Amino acid sequence: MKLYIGNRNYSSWSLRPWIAMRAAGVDFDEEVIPFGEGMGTPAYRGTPRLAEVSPTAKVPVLHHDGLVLAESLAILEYIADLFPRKGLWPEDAGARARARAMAAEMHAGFPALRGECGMNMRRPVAKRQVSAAVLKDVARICDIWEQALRESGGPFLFGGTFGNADAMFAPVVSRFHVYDLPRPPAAQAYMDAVMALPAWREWEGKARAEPWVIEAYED
Ligand SMILES: N[C@@H](CCC(=O)N[C@@H](CS)C(=O)NCC(=O)O)C(=O)O
Repeated sequence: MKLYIGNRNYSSWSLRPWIAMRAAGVDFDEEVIPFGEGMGTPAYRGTPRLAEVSPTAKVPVLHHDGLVLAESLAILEYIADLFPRKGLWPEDAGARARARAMAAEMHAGFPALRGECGMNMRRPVAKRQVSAAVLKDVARICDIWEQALRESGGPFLFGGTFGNADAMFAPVVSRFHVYDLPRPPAAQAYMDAVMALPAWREWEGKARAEPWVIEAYED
């Protein structure tokens, strides 16, 4: 099983399946495909290697037993199907439905936060002035985190196991942290739990060591 990912520092979509698989102890190979020159500008034309391995010419993409699977959420579903004992989705049907709803809301939503505060893991922590639309996204995320944590008892969204819902929000944890976005203590405690994971530390350490800088995503 091989997961192709982009630059660890910037590729929020790559982080999602990678951290779910690593935290769950799934054995897999990986290849980092660095994004090309000019990413984030109208002149960007992609990277040939991406088109070779991915039908969407985007990462993440998983290759397994002849299956070539793009789309982060589909990869998370597939891994949960392959490894049902890893607890990537909650056991309870109601909690599982809510976890999937949260994952879907993250996959399709929060455009202001994603647009204004791109993932940049090694950015020194510093408060960014953000628009009202970003603050609305942040408040909504804090609400759904708080509700899930209250009901599950934490430390992760659906209890003691870092699962697919957590993986979908992992890049948001990084954004809240580096851009110092306003959040209540419960959200901070959740972020601390995520950022303490060995899988998080591994990803972050490798992101810091990457030589590639994408100017459009730096500030
Ligand atoms: N909906 C896709 C989004 C994937 C995506 O946009 N990946 C970006 C990096 S985070 C990418 O590969 N961009 C490369 C390019 O546009 O050349 C998913 O969930 O996996």
